[in-house]
Amino acid sequence: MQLPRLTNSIFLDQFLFMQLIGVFIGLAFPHFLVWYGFHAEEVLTIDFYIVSQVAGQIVGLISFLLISMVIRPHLKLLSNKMQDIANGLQSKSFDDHTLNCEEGMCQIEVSSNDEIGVSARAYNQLLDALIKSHEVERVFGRFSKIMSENLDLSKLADETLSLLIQTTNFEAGAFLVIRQGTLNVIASQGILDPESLPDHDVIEKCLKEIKTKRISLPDNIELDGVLTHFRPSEIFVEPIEFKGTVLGALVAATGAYAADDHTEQLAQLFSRSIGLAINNAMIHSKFQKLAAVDGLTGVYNRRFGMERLKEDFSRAIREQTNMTLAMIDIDHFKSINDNYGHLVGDRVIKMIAAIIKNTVREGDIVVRYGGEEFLMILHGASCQNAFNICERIRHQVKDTLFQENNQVIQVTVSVGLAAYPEQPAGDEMELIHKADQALYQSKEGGRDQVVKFGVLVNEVEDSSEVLV
Ligand code: GH3
Ligand code: MG
Repeated sequence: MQLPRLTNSIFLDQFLFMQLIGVFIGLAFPHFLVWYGFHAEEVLTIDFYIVSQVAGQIVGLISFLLISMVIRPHLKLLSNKMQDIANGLQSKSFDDHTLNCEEGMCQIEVSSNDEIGVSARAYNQLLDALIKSHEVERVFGRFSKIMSENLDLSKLADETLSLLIQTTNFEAGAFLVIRQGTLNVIASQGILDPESLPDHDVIEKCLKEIKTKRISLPDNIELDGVLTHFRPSEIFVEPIEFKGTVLGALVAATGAYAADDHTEQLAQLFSRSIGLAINNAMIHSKFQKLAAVDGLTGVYNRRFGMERLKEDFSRAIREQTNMTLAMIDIDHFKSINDNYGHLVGDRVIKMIAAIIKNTVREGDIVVRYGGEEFLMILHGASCQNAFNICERIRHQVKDTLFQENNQVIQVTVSVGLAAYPEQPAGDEMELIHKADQALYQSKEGGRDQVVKFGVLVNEVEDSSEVLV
């Protein structure tokens, strides 16, 4: 049964109803006494009515006060806590609340089994769910930032992995990506032998079936292989897809504790969302490569090469390290074009580029500087080191016979060298200019030779060194 509402305060309604009951008791009490055996002339008097009325009002008031003291504090606590959370959400300062709430400070003690107890329990559960979803939202916000800020694939994977390990109970993980048909590890943390991951059956199966694989490793089972630096309790393998194409997989292992809901949820969220970012990073690196590389020879183009040279030369000055530039030009190339045609000329350029690329060390830069002219940037190489490398190239070019329609074409190259800091140079253009001058001398001196800037012609017996 529900009584009608009198005001907009439930407690005031309660008070008014109590007072009504008081009035009713005050009126009924003298009659009750008559029925009980008292003389009517003693109790049905104005004075006795007044006394009964006052007593009824006092009983009503005391009942109201008791209800207020027993029930109201609990409701007040509940409403205050709820108001706090609502204010926090509204003023976007829920983070401050969650900090306190994580330590249980926002929870309400459940002290009864009635509706108030049920409300308190429900409030605690709602708060828990709110904190968890807020935490996921917060981590996902950081993850989205990483995805939108990183076009570099390994940086993207590294930062995502760190975030996953920081915010879940995963303690190790790796990202694997399929590039040119091969599965490669692009980031790993805490994995013992990441390079062996692509050969793992479970990962292969996960990529084939495009399905999450979850392996539980209870303490009592013996492990025949060691994946992580610690004993994992669970291993997740999540496929990474973009528009129905499998791009790779996320492997993650929990430590002593199995994955909780939060960990599971984030692993799924990350692997589902990172597909787009990985795809973008892969396209970006492809375009970057295309923009930096010469289409015919596969070595760097002049625009990229000059930018690289500027950076590398500044570093060489800063760190006072050796850097030698070699300018390589094909001899009498015009006549190859004239005699055999441009297509054959192109093939010759391509083959010489391949010889140069195969001779230099990893980290050295080969640039197609002009049509049939190459620039090599040799890091850490003294002029003599560079001279030896260029001599090898020169000999190899001379010894490689290009075949065209039963005709054998012999090609030679001339090389000019300028080494820093042996040759002082204020900027990279000055060093290029010196290498160019040495090349010019090499041509003047009869071609098919390597010339160091600043060395007399025929100064050294066997090699054709020239003073510029
Ligand atoms: P030198 O020994 O003095 O270097 O003589 P050269 O004939 O090599 O020099 P020159 O600068 O007179 O000629 C270079 C020629 O290279 C002219 C140009 O048509 C040709 N060439 C430039 N780029 C390309 C290219 O991409 N493909 C082909 N086939 N020929 C090119
Ligand atoms: Mg030439």
